[in-house]
Amino acid sequence: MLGQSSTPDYGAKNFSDNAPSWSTLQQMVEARAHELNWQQPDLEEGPASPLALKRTFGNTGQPRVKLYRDDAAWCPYCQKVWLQLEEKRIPYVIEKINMRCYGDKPPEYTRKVPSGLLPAMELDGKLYVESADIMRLLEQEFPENSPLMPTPGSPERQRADALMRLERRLFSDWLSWLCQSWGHESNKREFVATMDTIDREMQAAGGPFFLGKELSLVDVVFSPFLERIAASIYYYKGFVVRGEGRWPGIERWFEAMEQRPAYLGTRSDYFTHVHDLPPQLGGCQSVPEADEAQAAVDGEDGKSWHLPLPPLNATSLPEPYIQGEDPPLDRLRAAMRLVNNHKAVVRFAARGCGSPGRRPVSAPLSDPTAKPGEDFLPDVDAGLRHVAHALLAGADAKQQSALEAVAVGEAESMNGDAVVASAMYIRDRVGVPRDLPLPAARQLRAHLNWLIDTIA
Ligand SMILES: N[C@@H](CCC(=O)N[C@@H](CS)C(=O)NCC(=O)O)C(=O)O
Repeated sequence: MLGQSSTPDYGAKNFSDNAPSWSTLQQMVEARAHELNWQQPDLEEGPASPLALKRTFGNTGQPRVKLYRDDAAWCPYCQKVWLQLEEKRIPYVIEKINMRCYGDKPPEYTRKVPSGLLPAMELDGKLYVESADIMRLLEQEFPENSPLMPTPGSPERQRADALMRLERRLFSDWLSWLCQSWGHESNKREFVATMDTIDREMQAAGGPFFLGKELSLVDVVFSPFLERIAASIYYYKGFVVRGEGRWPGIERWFEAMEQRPAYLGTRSDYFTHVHDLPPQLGGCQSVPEADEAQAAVDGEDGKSWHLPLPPLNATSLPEPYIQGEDPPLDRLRAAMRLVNNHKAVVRFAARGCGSPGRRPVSAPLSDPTAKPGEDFLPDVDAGLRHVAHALLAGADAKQQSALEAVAVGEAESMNGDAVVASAMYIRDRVGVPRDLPLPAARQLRAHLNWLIDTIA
């Protein structure tokens, strides 16, 4: 399902452009936001958001810190620093830089950081790289902002340092199992033994965090990798890390992390991770036992990305999510993203009926050199207006009303095949958290599928 679709034979299926205009949809968004009493969060002072470019936490003056992080929010090392800044509420500005698998880096960045690696940080104008060094420096320079490491020399500090080493062991055991094409059983045993140790450590401290009741830098350092482990080991090995009670200490830790707005703002979803890891790692190895998990995570099981969506909660598969969902609000958030950015979104989606990139990049979710199908832009525009309308008015209501239906009617007939290809293209590229949080992303994917199924 991923990757550039082959050029279809357009013209077979048609549908009507009888969806409301973007300006009417904008009014519907405002009315719905009012009805649901929803206000745009404050990007500078409110909860962490991948859209923010400056975080003040209510402080005045120019922030001392500038964070360079990847613009797709894929990089685990960036996520650690991002989360630390958020948890400590250190004011900072953000510059987003693409990862190499998205194409060449801006020369201004490689002049500053010749390796091109992310993250990087400027503190009072001086550049630092290497996430571990950056995190250490932030603890030193901002001791008054809720210290996240125990005092040097204390027994707690020794334990924290030992846990940091355990994190690197987990990282290595995870990568061996995920990426090697040999030693499936022995790699699995090593990985499970390390996870057992981590679970015991979490329980020993009383939880829910590694050092006990309070979050520390150990949790911040583990979180990007435990998050990626839960997604990738399920998808590539069919092995359920979360939601089955195998590791109660780790489960409780995930639940505690998912109560924290700072973590929720940086948290991705299984689908995004399982497709962002291979270009970063040079590939992941699937086993046949994972087929069912893969279909569910990719929305190809006919359920997980189709209306009516199954409930999203602490035990739901394929993806447990402790925060659960608020479907009316999630649909509004998805509609809002679509309506507010419709010009760019239509052109982006129309790559699905355009031509593949001149120079493909290594991430299938990204082909920045692909060209949109210019001839079909009005058709794609109409299709996405139907999707926004379904998110706002309800797909069922829309389906039942002859006037609002997507089916061919009196209104101008549009090219259905081009729109289906574009809807599939964008459906597979909705990134969490970059574009939307998980519950809203799921709604958008399912409503794009509703359009696809209605036209097809
Ligand atoms: N040891 C470095 C590792 C950083 C790293 O490997 N970053 C990757 C992204 S996860 C990167 O920037 N790769 C180059 C690229 O893909 O653009 C750190 O902890 O900061």
